[in-house]
Amino acid sequence: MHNILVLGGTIEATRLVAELARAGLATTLSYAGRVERPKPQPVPVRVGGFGGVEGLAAYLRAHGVTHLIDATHPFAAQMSAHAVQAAQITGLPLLALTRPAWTPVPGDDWHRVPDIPAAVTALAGPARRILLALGRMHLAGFAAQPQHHYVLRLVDPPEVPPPLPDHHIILDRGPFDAAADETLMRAHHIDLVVSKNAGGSGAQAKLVAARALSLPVLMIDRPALPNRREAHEIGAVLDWIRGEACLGHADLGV
Ligand code: 3Y8
Ligand code: NAP
Repeated sequence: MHNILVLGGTIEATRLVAELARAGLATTLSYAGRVERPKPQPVPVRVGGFGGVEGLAAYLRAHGVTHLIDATHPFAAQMSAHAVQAAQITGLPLLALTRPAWTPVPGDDWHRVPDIPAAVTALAGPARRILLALGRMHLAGFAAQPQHHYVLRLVDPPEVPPPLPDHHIILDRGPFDAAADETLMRAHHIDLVVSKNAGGSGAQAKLVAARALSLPVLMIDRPALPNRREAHEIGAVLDWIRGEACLGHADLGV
């Protein structure tokens, strides 16, 4: 019997578990518990951290997991590192379902920075009107550049007011729509968009809107991720699961 654990939190994870459920493959989707109401899913969901690498390895053993799929966000670097280590400890097969980084196209005006602290540094200078579409977890650093007007797009209301004297909060969750993002940028007279290089389709709307409005984008490169087997397509994940069955990792019957 197979028993697949998908580390989720992305639109690709949602699409993958729908396919796994359709294929009748026993699957659990895991969320960190970062938002109040994670999206409902067609498979059992577990919410919350595992308690580090050892906690994840213990979970994998205790639940008889046969395949570990890391479909977390490219910026969820710690979870991805833990998945690699726990797979080594338990000897379980691991595959990462990830999306290629975005690359600029004609009409884009990107200024790339290596990480979030570098993005903060890059905002030195006169006041601007900035769409800070990075979520809630990394807002504090931008207090170093209080001169700007920040439009913050968050999934849930922040527990404490962000440490930014001049900000406007928009509560919304993706996937987002380019036309709606363009309307938002016009309404707020945005003159700079700050974005993580998330890749994929769910967060791309703001880039399309910035291009249409000829706005500059401060693009934050992804953190380094450990070496692991990767796939960009759901079909490749299903092939991998079948292949692992042939290798005797599990009797998949698929
Ligand atoms: C909890 C689970 C699905 C998944 C949808 C994707 C697309 C829409 C776009 C902007 C960018 C941002 C943020 C974003 C997007 C998808 C995907 C994606 C970016 C949910 C979700 C969870 C989270 C966590 C949340 C973070 C935050 C990041 C908002 C569900 C809705 C900015 C990333 O308030 C908080 O603490 C939010 C934290 C991690 C990044 C941050 O640092 O704050 N995602 N987002 C997951 C968990 O608990 O394990 O309910 O769906 C999922 C999605 N958000 O199935 O359709 O696949 O990327 N998520 C970024 O890209 O920069 C918003 O506003 O333009
Ligand atoms: P992270 O910094 O890499 O991980 C920090 C800790 O959170 C992990 O060590 C683990 O705790 C727990 N964790 C993370 N993802 C988990 C999951 N899917 N299931 C169970 N525990 C998880 O992770 P993050 O960047 O905070 O991301 C958290 C979640 O939001 C992930 O599902 C990710 O896919 C999603 N997300 C993140 C971003 C982003 O910009 N970072 C964007 C979109 C979606 P323990 O050590 O206790 O096991």
